[in-house]
Amino acid sequence: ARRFNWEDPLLLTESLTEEERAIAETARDYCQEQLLPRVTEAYRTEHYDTKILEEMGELGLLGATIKGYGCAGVSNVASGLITREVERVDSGYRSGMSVQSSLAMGGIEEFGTEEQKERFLPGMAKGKIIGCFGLTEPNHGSDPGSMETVARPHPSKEGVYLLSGSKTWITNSPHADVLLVWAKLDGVIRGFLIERSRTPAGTLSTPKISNKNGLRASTTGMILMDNVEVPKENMFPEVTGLKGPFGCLNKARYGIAWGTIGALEDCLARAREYALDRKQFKGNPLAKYQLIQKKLADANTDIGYGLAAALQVGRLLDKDILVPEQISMIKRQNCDRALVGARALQEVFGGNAVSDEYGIGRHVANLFVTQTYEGQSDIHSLILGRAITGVQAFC
Ligand code: TGC
Ligand code: FAD
Repeated sequence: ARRFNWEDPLLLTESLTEEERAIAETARDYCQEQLLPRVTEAYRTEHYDTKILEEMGELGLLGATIKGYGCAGVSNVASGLITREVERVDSGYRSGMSVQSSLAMGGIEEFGTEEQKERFLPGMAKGKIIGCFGLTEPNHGSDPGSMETVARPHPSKEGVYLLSGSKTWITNSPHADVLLVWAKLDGVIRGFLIERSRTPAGTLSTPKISNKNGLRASTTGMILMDNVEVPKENMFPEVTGLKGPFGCLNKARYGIAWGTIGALEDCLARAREYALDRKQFKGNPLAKYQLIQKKLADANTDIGYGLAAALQVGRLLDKDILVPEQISMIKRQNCDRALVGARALQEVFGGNAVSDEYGIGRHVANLFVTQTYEGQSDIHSLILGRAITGVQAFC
């Protein structure tokens, strides 16, 4: 007889191809065997081991949807499944991967010249060249169109631009070899690939932001530019305006929608096990109590719905019939529900939730960040509200 499977409540697996299942299994084995044992210490010490990107590169997990250039060329659904497995361990590990894959490699693939693609993508696919994505500035986060970073032609060197300004809260920036930075040239936003090894001393610095209270297993930093020289061949040739950075963000936001549900799945598995083991009042396990069961049922329902919606959007992406508001819908909903669910499940652990050995507090702190970056949830509400009403509410 068929029975309900809380680990796959709406039978997502049934809707996947053989190849997608195999990719998810490879990613899951790697994440559980190689990432999970490292994460508690990495989170305590705020250390991101950049070898992780090389390991992921070996398995073909970086820039996985890109065809050619040493990338795997898998479906968007398969890439979502990879993201889910990485974030089941930790959102910070997913962040390091997303920035490399969706934002930096994805940007080069979508907007770069053939020469830029050949120069950067194969090394990035192997995790040997690390990328980052600089859009947010100290004074402009939700409103990147007001950015102050500028590019101007070098006064004496033909074909060279000078970039000045500062970016903040940039994942991977302290480690990055190639920094995709958005800056205004004659008032118009353009994308530039800064190569650290080619910048004159004293013009570029990327200090790490320490003492974060979330996403501690990933590295976040600034990008400080004081007349950084960038040759013209490192500028994206055609894309202008916000559709450049937002074009990159579409895929990354889609990945977060899968990933945050992976984190919630880990919270549920941990809370269920704890509730079955822990006894209170006449030797009964916590799992026997109705209020505890409701918390588990709520989270399990959000997991089922969240995965079904992410799968649907992934299929639309694979058919190339998607509009960005559909990504805003799942990014907002899955981030919000994962955060609410993780916070409720944290209560199941009582005082033990405060110990990092139980893993739940780490997910709760991380999920606040996932709800904030790549468009805070309220910003996605406004994107959806604009699409529903035709009226702009941002300003
Ligand atoms: P708006 O008028 O809406 O649009 C300006 C131009 O951009 C186009 N566009 C898009 N194109 C492609 N995909 C999308 N999703 C697009 N959204 C907009 C639009 O068609 C227009 O094109 P054109 O040709 O007419 O110029 O611009 P706005 O300034 O009113 O935007 C408002 C708003 C709120 C939508 C936008 O600014 C926004 O989304 N803000 C959120 C900022 C954000 O998401 N930042 C992310 C920084 S990166 C990051 O957080 C990485 S964390 C990674 C990790 O560690 O995992
Ligand atoms: P603000 O824009 O100041 O917003 C503050 C609050 O006001 C939010 O709740 C917001 O929803 C609300 N708000 C703003 N405007 C409106 C409005 N019109 N109506 C209603 N409410 C509004 N950025 C990058 O470019 N690259 C990265 O790699 C990157 N990585 C990050 C990693 C971490 C760990 C963190 C924390 C952030 C990262 N970010 C990155 C930045 C992130 O995208 C921004 O923090 C985010 O876009 C929000 O911008 P802000 O922090 O300036 O908040």
